[in-house]
Amino acid sequence: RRLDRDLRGAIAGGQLRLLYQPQVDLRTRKLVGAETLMRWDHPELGLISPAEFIPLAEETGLIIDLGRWILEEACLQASRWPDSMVVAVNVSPIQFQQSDLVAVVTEALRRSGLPPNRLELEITESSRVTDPRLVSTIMWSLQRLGVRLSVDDFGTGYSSLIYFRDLPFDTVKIDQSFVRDRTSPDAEALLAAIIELARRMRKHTVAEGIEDETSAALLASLGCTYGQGYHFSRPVPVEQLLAMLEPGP
Ligand code: G
Ligand code: G
Ligand code: MN
Ligand code: NA
Repeated sequence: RRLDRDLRGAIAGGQLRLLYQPQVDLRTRKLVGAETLMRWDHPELGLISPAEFIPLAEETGLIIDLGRWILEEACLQASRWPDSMVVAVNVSPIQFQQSDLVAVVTEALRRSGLPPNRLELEITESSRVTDPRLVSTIMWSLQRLGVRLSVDDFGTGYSSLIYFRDLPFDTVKIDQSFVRDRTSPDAEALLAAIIELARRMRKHTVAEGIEDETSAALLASLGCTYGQGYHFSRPVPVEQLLAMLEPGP
């Protein structure tokens, strides 16, 4: 298929770019890190969303090379950031089907010099996982390396609590749907319960999809540690991310 062939050339051709979406401390509103989000500038088709090409890359196995490139690139960038900042990288479940993920991460850290605790890997609960024991083994190895692990889109998977109990997660990323759609009378109770669960299990919480101050204030009052969303910033090029660190006028 055309897109598949083009995607193979895209890494070498410099058509893939990483954007960074700021994560802030919800109490102080200070920048604490950023999530890496990929963009593909296709020479003829224009900007293609990762929602389109990541599944393609997963089908064809290209996600392995792509995933290695993203990790190397993100660690290199983050190694130039202040020590307090963490970079979060989405990792496809397909990358976990390959037992060399630990070697790939180790190499990305070694080449960049980034301390392991400043890299956070975001893992989505997924039905694509065919070998949960391998995933578990790899996650424990990553944890021993000192890398942070977060469960992405928390609450939307099909076996979240067992997954959550048995795997060494540091952080819970509360899915945007819980943050944005608060029309149901139970929406706030659900948010409060997720945050309390994470707190009692000594895990950080990142609320995603925060689009207004009302949501930011509510989440802060419920004890959510970090926030991410258009209210703070869209995903931006790295220069723009770092400009947010400079004291304002
Ligand atoms: O940035 P945006 O909302 O368009 O991203 C759409 C989807 O693509 C999200 O689910 C996001 O997790 C995923 N995605 C974005 N960048 C990456 C990446 O570098 N690796 C993987 N595996 N998924 C990504
Ligand atoms: O699946 P994952 O959580 O990694 O994907 C994050 C996606 O959510 C990215 O595509 C990002 O562009 C998008 N996103 C981030 N913040 C907001 C927001 O405040 N509102 C909306 N609608 N989307 C957001
Ligand atoms: Mn994510
Ligand atoms: Na998410």
